[in-house]
Amino acid sequence: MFSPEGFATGAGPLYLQLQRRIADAMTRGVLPPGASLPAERDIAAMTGLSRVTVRKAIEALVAQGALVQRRGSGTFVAPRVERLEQALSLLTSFTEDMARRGKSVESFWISRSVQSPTPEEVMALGLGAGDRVARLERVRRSDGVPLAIERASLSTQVLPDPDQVGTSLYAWLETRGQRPVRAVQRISAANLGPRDAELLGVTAGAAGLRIERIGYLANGRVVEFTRSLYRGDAYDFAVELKLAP
Ligand code: 16G
Repeated sequence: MFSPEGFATGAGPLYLQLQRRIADAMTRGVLPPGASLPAERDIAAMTGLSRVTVRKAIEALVAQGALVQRRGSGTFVAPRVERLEQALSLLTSFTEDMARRGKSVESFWISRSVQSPTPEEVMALGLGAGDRVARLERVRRSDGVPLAIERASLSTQVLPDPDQVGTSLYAWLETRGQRPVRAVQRISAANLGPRDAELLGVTAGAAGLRIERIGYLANGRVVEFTRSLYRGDAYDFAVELKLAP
């Protein structure tokens, strides 16, 4: 992967060619998770490329989460994440799920705002004319590993000020007697686009799971419409099936 051959005749900028070679080596298992990369100056010497070009390729892979840099010890292929098994039959929150596993929860806010609803939000939340929505967009992390991006929409009648929510949306709803008691969830496959992949620390195009949850109160009103993207390399969803009557 670090031989000088092919760069002069290859397609695209040199840093992109090198970036692709390194990414291919990871896909083929030549560079497995946790493997260390030679030093920048050694890659430059082996390939005949400038150190600036090598640095650019490495920085791009670090930004995608494919490589990690540890100060003083070098550059490594990102470690494989520990897979989590998630039961599908229980209506729990991210915070509760992680607490049950003895893991920490960190939420990185991408944005929180009050907006005019999209037609999809009007339908899902059963909004009336002139109603507004509170939107919460966050990256959910546990023990420092980004696991999911969640984009929640709630009527401002439920959540007038999105800044009031702390780490847990469900804990906040609970204090208002508005925590969902039932939810319908849809799961579908998705390839993560460049921006979402970067937020989740994986390579662009990596496999993800798109999960849409509509949460209901006991009186049948919809309280939450959340679209999430979960890392495909981090989750197994499990459900118990019973014999059809
Ligand atoms: C879960 C839910 C999400 C809910 C969140 C509340 C899925 C796919 N999504 O992540 O709909 O908004 O929990 O978590 O399970 P929080 O109380 O920790 O904010």
